[in-house]
Amino acid sequence: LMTMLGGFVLAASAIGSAVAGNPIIKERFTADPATLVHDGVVYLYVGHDEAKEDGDFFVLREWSIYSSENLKDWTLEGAFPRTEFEWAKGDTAWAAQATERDGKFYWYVTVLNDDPAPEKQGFAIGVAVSDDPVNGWKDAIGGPLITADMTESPEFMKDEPWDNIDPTVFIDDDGQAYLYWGNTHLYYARLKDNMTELDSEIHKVDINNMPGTFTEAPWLHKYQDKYYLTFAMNYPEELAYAVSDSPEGPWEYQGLIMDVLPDSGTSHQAVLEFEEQWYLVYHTAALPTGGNYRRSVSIEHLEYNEDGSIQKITPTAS
Ligand code: FUB
Repeated sequence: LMTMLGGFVLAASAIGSAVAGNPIIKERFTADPATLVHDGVVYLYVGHDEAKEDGDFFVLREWSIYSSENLKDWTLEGAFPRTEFEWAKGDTAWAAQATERDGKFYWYVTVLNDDPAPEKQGFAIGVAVSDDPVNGWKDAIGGPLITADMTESPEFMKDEPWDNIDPTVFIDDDGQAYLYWGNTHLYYARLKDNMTELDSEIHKVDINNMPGTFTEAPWLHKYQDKYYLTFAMNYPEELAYAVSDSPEGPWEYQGLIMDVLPDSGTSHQAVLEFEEQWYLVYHTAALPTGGNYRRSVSIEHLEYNEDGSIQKITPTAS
């Protein structure tokens, strides 16, 4: 038994063992994970997928916040409703990411804008602020940070622009903050130190030598002085990454992190460093009755090769 057990452990670690039984959240459908480490605790911010089993689109009324100290046991800490953004409408609590700066927390969110001006309609990015990673979140500016008129919607999105979704926020070691976001087009801008105003024009980003189409879900992180941009490519989505020497690019495509998943269409990832290990957090359709609009968050070890490239990940189940 020991030999067999030893053999199993060795084999499992060689392919990147599961961190905990995936999906890690089983009590409800959850999507678009974003993580934040604060005081030794991992906070997991997700959209709460509430579409019915035969639903044909996303129904996300709120974001949920979970916490864990070991990546195995997750506690539901609270919820944050889309209605906090009074200038938005619908069940559109789409992808979001929170960060910490100078003792305050900032949460960048995707919601559908309710502005009567036709040029501002479509998806928009808002920001909430709090003194705490779980409680007390409030709309920070009482209006959107990014609206449709500030970017160039792809032709097929002109009626209902979706290009301003999926914000990722990154604060570099020199204190400069950046916001990347997008669907079909990838954009970025610098943020002021107050984290609630842009500090540059909006730049459109090309990923050099990408063999597919940028879809959505950008996520920025840094590893050994290099900047990594992970994102969803093509549809159904593959997870891919690019690398740069600067958070402002140019970005060179590097390869795939994960192949297309069964049934979920999307797989929106976050990259987490916790206690000197790296993880990929993403969503699948793996829970019973799951699907495109009923997703579930999972987590895997993420390993780098010596040259800094990321090893491709095979999703694990519980
Ligand atoms: O959850 C709604 C949308 O689906 C997100 O904003 C995208 O990233 C995709 O996962």
